[in-house]
Amino acid sequence: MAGTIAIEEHFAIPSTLRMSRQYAIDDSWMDLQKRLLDLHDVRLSEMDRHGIEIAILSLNAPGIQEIPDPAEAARTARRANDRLAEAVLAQPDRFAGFAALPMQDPEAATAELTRCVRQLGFKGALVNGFSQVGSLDRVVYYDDPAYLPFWAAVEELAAPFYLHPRDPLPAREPIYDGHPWLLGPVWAFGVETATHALRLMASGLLDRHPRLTIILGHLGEGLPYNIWRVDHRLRKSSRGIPARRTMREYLRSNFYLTTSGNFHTPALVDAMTEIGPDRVLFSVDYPFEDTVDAAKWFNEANLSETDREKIGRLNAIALLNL
Ligand code: GRE
Ligand code: ZN
Repeated sequence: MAGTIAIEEHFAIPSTLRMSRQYAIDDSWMDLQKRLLDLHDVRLSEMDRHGIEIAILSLNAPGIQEIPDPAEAARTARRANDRLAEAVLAQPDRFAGFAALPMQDPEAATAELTRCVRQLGFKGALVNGFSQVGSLDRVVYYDDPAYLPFWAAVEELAAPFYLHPRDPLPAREPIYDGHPWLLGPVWAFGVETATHALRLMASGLLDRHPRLTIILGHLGEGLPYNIWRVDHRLRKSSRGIPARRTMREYLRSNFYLTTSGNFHTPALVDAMTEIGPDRVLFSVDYPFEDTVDAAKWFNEANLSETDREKIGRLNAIALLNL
C-alpha cells in the first residue's frame, strides 16, 4: 500500500553505534553502521521504494539504558535527541521522533521527555528495557515505585511509551549459557520484554495511570498468544498481585503492538484477534530488518483492505497525531 507509516525504525549516533555490532549478521557490520548513521540518503530511498511515507525514528538498542552513570546517560540522551530533532527538521514530512530517555534517573527522564515532546515535537519515547544504574550489574525495571512520578508525567504529556527489547545480562540469565544463538532477536529479546510488560501490568501501574499507552514491537513479544493462560492461572492463584484488572484487559486498553521483525500472518491475526485491529501498527525494524521483507509481506497478507489501511497508516495517524 502507499503512504505506509513505520513505527520502530532505528538510527545511531557515533557513541551508541558500537552497541549494535554484536547484532550484525556475518559480514554486514560495515553496511549496518552506514545505515544506522544515515538519516537521509539510503534510508529515504528505501522508504520511497517500498511505499513508506513516514518513519518514526528511535535510537539503537540498548542505547541509553546501557550507560550506568546517570549524568553520562542524560548527556548522551540529549545528544541523540538533538541529532534526531535535526533529522526531523530536515524532512518534516518523512520523519518523526521517539525520545531516548535516561531512565537511570527518573527525574532526568521526565525532564528529557518533557523537553522532547514540548520543544522538539517528538511523538513519545522509546526505551530499551531495564536500565543499568550506578554499576553495570545493577538493573532497574520501571514498575519500581521510584518511577511513579515519571509515569504521571508520561500520562500528562499523552506520550506513548515504546518498550523496546534488549538482552538480559549474562550474569542474571544462566539459561542462555552455552546457547548464544538464543540471545537477541531470536528469543531472549522477546522473553525479556514480555516479562517487563507483565511486571508493569501486574504492578497496578495501569490502575493508577489508566491513560498510559505502551507500545510493544514484534507483534507483542509473544503476549497475545499467551495472555489467556496468564490470566487463567492468575484466576486460580493470584499470589497477592496488586493489579485490579486482568492482564488481557490491560493489553486491550493500554497497549499497541507493531509488526516489527515478525512478518507472519498467523501471528498478526492472533495479535489482531486479542487486541483488536485498531491497536496494531506497521513497522519494519530498519536497519535490523529488510524493508522489502516487511513491505512485501504486509502488502500481500490476507487482510481486508480496511484493516490494511488501519494497520499500515490510520492507526498511527490517530495514535501519534500525525
Ligand atoms: C531491534 O532493534 O529490534 C534489533 C536490534 C538488533 C538486532 C535485531 C533487532 O537492535 O530486531
Ligand atoms: Zn527495534
